[in-house]
Amino acid sequence: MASPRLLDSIDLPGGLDQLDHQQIEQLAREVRSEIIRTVARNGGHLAPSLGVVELTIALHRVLKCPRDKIIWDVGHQSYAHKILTGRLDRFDTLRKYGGLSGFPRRDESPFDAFNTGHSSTSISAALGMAIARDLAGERYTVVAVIGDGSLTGGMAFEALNHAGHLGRDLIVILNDNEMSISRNVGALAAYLSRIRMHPGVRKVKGDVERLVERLPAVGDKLSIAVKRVKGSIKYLVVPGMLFEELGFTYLGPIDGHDEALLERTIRDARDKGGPVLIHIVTQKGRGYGPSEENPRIFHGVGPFDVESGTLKSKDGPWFTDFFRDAMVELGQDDSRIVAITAAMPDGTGLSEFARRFPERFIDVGIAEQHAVTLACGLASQGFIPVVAIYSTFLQRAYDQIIHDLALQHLHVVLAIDRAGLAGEDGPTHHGAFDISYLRAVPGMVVLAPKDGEELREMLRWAILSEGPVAIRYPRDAARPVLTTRVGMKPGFGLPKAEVLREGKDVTLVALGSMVNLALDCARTLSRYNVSATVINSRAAKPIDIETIGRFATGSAMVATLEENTLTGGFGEGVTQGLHDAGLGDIPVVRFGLPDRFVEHGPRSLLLQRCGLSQDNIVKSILSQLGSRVAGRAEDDRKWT
Ligand SMILES: Cc1ncc(C[n+]2csc(CCOP(=O)(O)OP(=O)(O)O)c2C)c(N)n1
Repeated sequence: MASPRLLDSIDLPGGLDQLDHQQIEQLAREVRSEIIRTVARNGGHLAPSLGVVELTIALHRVLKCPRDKIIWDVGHQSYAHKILTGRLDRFDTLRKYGGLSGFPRRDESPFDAFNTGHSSTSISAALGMAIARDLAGERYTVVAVIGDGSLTGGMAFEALNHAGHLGRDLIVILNDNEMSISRNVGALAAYLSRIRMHPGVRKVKGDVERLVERLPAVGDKLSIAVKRVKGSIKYLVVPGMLFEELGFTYLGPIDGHDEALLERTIRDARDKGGPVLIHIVTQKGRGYGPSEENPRIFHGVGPFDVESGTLKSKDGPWFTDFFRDAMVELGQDDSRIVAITAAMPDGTGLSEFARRFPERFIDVGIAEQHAVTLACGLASQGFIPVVAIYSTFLQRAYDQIIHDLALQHLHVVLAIDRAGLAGEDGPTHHGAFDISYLRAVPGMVVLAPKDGEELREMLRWAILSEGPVAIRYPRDAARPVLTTRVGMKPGFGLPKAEVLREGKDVTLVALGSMVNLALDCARTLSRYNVSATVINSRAAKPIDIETIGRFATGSAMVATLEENTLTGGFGEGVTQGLHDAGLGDIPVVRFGLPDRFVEHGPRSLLLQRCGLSQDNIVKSILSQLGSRVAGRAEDDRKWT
């Protein structure tokens, strides 16, 4: 009989203290198997989590959480932390509807000190806690764990700058695996790599510092020169000087898989006091062949076969696939097009463009704000930047969109992927707000394609247009809309709404991902002798009220469908537009995301829960129409 797992036999996390070296190694293996098994079934962030198993064990052996606080940056690497802090029995529900979140959540466990999901926030949050601790006169340790990718986000540097200045007790663990989702980029990545390449110099750090300090300084001029020499010698040979200059004690680089060494270093950091940065070097995807070989693919994955590492296939082609192909096509024809990503060349579909036109591809790191303003600089000089960023991460660049882009009416195309519900990643990743936050910006054109082909057309239109244009599309397979249609022609003014079906009772006005659903609803409504017009609005701004109004006038009601929060959304735009056009007496029912944060789970289930399902929409329309259609249904029972 196989011996019971340590995981099941010790009290976690308290029992970690009693383990010896061998048992810790065994525990690390067990935690990894648990993560691999679960992610293979549920999908999730495999490689980041596998890389920090020893670190997580060491942290929980040294710290006494939840009194001590750990803030996991992004939070996608917190699976081992979840397993070791009382959630092993529910770990199989990871990312499932109603199950454990894939990210730290304060409402899930007191061990999750801070909610994360977007990168580069951990040091700010940790510093806030450290200040709170000191104000309250309490004593506990605060640790931020941040990856080298997340350190490329400007906010991390704002926090380092502040923390170094304040000098409070704070530990930052820099988990350096040389990877963001793809290979990390930028001068900082090169700097970290230089430190890693010469670990030996760490040993001489103290000697060099002492030696440099002892260099004689004679006379004023000489003194300045010597100071300069001292500076450059230190920069040459002392690793982590950048962090030291920011006010941190730098410890490292150390092997992030040597649990005993990690423990010692965390204790040293705590004893040292003040702001301390521990630089650990880890292997992303550690302990599972396929993810060690391909950490990029296994950063975040859908279900896969554990034996072979083969990913279970997903439906396609996705909207992202159409965007990928369209970018290559357009990039070939027009050398003014520059593609920009914020550390997500694969996720956004820009990798192929990068391969074909490397000189016109820019990965700025996790720096959405910089990406947008950089694009504005390019646009001001006659290039046509296409900035591809997920809806949720573009929230970071709101001021840049207003101040740098819209105010100067520059011609930049924002390709907004994952607009709408993102599914299993949950509320930090849902793109629920982009229509609301972009509609408010003067001069913005906001488009949403109903299918892949229309995404291509919109991109071409946007590139040949002028001013800021945003195109938002969902994390979904691009089911083609098979119906009579009029294509969008570049250079023919603002996009007009497309009437896909004409009826006299109800006018359904749908945006992007909701057009297919509106057509399905219209077909079902016809079984109840309710004839519906279906309009593909194409734009959330400006909305073609003329076309919508023409059909709305003769119908009993208008229903709007959108995959965005109803607050400030497309439906509000239609309602307001009809009102302004003197058609305010036509009742409008709005279907969209509710005014609350939507949980995690399969996208289709979440849409249904938000009322964006055929059942709910048809039922609501029939009940709104009430007596007008009473008795006309073939099978009323189905909807009651
Ligand atoms: C603001 C923001 N932009 C983009 C992302 C998408 N994203 C998630 S993890 C990640 C890479 C993080 O790299 P790193 O911090 O080095 O952690 P690792 O996965 O390598 O452990 C990116 C770009 C995000 N979570 N937040």
